[in-house]
Amino acid sequence: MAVGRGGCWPGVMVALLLLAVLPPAGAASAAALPVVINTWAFRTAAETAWRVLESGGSELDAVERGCGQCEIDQCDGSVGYGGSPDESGETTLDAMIMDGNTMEVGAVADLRRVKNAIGVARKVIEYTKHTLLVGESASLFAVKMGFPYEDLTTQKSLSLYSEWLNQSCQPNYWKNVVPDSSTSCGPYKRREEITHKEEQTSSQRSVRNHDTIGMVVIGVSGTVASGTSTNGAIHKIPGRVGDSPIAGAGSYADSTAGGAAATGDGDIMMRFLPSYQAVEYMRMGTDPTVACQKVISRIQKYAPKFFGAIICANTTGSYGAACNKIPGFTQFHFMVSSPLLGRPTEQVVDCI
Ligand code: SD4
Repeated sequence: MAVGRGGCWPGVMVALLLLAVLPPAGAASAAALPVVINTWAFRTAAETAWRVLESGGSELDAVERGCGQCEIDQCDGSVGYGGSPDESGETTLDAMIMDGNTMEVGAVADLRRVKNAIGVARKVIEYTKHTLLVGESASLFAVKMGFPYEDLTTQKSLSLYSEWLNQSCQPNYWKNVVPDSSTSCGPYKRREEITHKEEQTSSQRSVRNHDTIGMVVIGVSGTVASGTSTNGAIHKIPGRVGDSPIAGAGSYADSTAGGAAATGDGDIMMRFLPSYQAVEYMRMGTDPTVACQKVISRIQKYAPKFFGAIICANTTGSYGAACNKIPGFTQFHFMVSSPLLGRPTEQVVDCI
């Protein structure tokens, strides 16, 4: 009897174990932990995060170092210093990091003259009881934490700024002002009558001027961490903060469900808390790809031409992504690292 049980159980156990780790039929991804997933084909960021995990670092360390790598590389010009000058020519940064075990969030917005925005965001968790610090005061905090205070302007950001001035400050984010913001530079004054037309064109907010890094890391034990870093929207009105540093919008992590991170037109996307919503769908058992798609379709109902994408991963290591199909943006590229893939691998999804 004992011998028979001993001979039979390992086989049953292996079968049960396999059933537990294999994705359901039709799932877009095979499950395995740990997993690192990040927006866009930002390979060095993915490799850095993966190396941190391999060398025994925590999930939060992986998110911080991975997104931090993009800040150093100035990924696509839309993360880190020297990109997306605002209306006064300055580059300002938004970032957040979230611990899915404790639900703590550290974030900075409109951060000026400090390069390592996600590093400062991590310090908000570690050294304050706050969640979000903004503007020059966030910079003062960063300096207290030992970060260098330096100019974020580069030749590249200066020339983007002067090109924009030369083309009558087009595009910009003003409406209902005089002089007419669709043809002239400011300074603007408010117009008495307000028109409520949402002047959203997919060309103004295109794939080229929005490329946040968003990352979700899920460790072997299912611990989830997430983060983002961006220099936001090019030619933004000074003081504008996007979705990236907002918990539940830019990213969200919950070790009892999963993690998600968004990229795209933050002015629209932050109204829907898409990362929070995706995690809640996954908590209810929705496959990550479907969770991502449901979030995108909800935004589509109100803003059919919005530019945006989202990545989702659950605590079993299943993952997916979705994006809104608009002219010039029909596929979304993202990076995934997991034991099954062997190394950080670029993946692509068709937009819906
Ligand atoms: C923002 N969502 O500030 C950011 C920009 C972005 O892909 O995601 N780019 O609106």
